Amino acid sequence: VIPQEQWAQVVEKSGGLPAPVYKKIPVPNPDPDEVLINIKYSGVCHTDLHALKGDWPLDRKMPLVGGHEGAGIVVAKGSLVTDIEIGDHAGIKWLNGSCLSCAFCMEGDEPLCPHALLSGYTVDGTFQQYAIGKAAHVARLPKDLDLAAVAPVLCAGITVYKGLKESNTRAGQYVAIVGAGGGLGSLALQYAKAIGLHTIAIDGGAEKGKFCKSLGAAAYVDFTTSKDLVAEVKAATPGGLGPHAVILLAVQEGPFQQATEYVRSHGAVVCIGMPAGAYLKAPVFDTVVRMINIKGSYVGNRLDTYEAIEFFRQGLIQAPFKIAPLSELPEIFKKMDAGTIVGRYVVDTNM
Ligand code: 8ID
Ligand code: ZN
Repeated sequence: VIPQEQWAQVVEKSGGLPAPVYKKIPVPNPDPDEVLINIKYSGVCHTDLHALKGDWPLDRKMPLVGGHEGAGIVVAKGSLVTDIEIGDHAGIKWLNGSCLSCAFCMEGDEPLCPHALLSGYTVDGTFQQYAIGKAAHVARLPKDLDLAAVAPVLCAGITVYKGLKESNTRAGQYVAIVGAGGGLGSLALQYAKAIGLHTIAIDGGAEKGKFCKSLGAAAYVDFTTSKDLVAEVKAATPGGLGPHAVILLAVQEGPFQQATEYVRSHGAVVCIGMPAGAYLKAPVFDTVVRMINIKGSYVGNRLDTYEAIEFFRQGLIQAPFKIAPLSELPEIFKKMDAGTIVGRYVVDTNM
């Protein structure tokens, strides 16, 4: 039986760092093209902190239930939904829905759809026990997957997997992961390893260094202590030529400016992290004569979702995570704001 009320973390006001309020709200009803998922676990992404602060130039709904890495069980579905059943396991990701008929959707660029619905941003997300997803977009989760462990794959995993694809690197090459000790970073290290790439992890502090090495990083460069980060990153690659790609996951502008200095000629700088108000700046001369490719990468489409989950199902993605009660979400945001989280937090919606 589906209850009428449920526990949720609700953002009630804009600006600053207002804590979400843990309270009971009604369980929503799915529209004809939607499913209702009993969310068991939800990962906590730095994007949720941006949503809380309201520091991006993109409007969000208010009041808002955040969260977009929710894994659970389908408990109700609309009349048009024929390809997913009650009892199936499914995940809600950042891209909650898209029109499926615009030029971008037709090309498989669903995240670029002008009518995209964003979980935990323009529609309520997964920091609640029951959440709605458009059936076409919910991630299909094989029943043997651990719902807590797969939750971070639903944003962090899909996003870094897509970013690595966009980098056009191949097995045997080197990739620098900036922000490697964080949520996206820990999954990026694992996906890169699974693809056969060598990784240079960049982050701050000894604890994150140990963590990155344990996830397979070939080298660790500590941005808080390094005297010459550019030289250190290049020295970690064969011939000192620099990594074939840089995956930028940090929530600071500085490393975005720095990446073009150490990326290998003809390499790619892939921007994924979204520090508020930040700009990219690169010397035109170097960009031209070193043929540097600077690009953005934004979550992933339905195929990227399937593929990212398939890597996980095969046991190739084993980034450690910590479980905390949904009621303690405000404390997780405080730690995230301070940059002290190693890896990912996953909240249990039953606590
Ligand atoms: O589709 C997308 N493009 C997408 C999807 C999901 C998330 C983008 N994001 C964005 C988030 O909105 C956020 O801006 O990616 C960014 C990182 O998300 P996250 O991994 O969830 O954040 P985190 O766990 O806090 O990790 C950030 C790491 O960056 C390190 C921190 O120490 C932390 O480990 N870091 C920072 I802040 N400054 C750094 C620097 N100068 C740095 N690492 C290296 N050099
Ligand atoms: Zn996210």
